[in-house]
Amino acid sequence: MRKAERARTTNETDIELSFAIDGEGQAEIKTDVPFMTHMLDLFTKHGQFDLSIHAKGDVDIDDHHTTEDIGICLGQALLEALGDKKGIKRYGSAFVPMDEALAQVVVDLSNRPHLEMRADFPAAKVGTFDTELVHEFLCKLALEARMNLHVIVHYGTNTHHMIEAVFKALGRALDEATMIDPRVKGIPSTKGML
Ligand SMILES: [Mn+2]
Repeated sequence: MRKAERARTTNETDIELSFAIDGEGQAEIKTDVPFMTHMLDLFTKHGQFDLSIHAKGDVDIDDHHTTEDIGICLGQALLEALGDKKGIKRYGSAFVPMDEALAQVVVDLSNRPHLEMRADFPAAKVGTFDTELVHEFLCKLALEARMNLHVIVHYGTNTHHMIEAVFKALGRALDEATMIDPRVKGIPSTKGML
């Protein structure tokens, strides 16, 4: 079973997370950041993962620490669940439209952490959520999972739609990259390691 758990407590947040790569799209997500709960639900469903998160944090300040620390825990769990990466596709990509918005996500589970993001969200807030935190979340996710993550929002006018398209595309691209390809013998790298 390719799965992993994380429990992380700091003065700012308290997070318990369980992640399975080969899941059924089952999400049990309870966080103090409702917009992230919504996005992680979509991510889980579209990635065919199983994800359970209980996250409490100092949202009386703002959503920053909680959003960031969920990204850290999910990235660490993804990396651990991947194990030795034998037989995986390694690369994955997805385009996802959401009404007028179009997002593209491309990932390489490369052990070379990097986030490249091209997204201009017209609104600084969706509900009470600061939209700049999407970058914070994706950055920590990419660093901790040690993956190369490229996120492009080609266009859109509604910020909720644009971010939603990103999280659906992220789920689908990661689903593909983590998939076991029976033709791949061993580690999919000419270096012999990832
Ligand atoms: Mn929505």
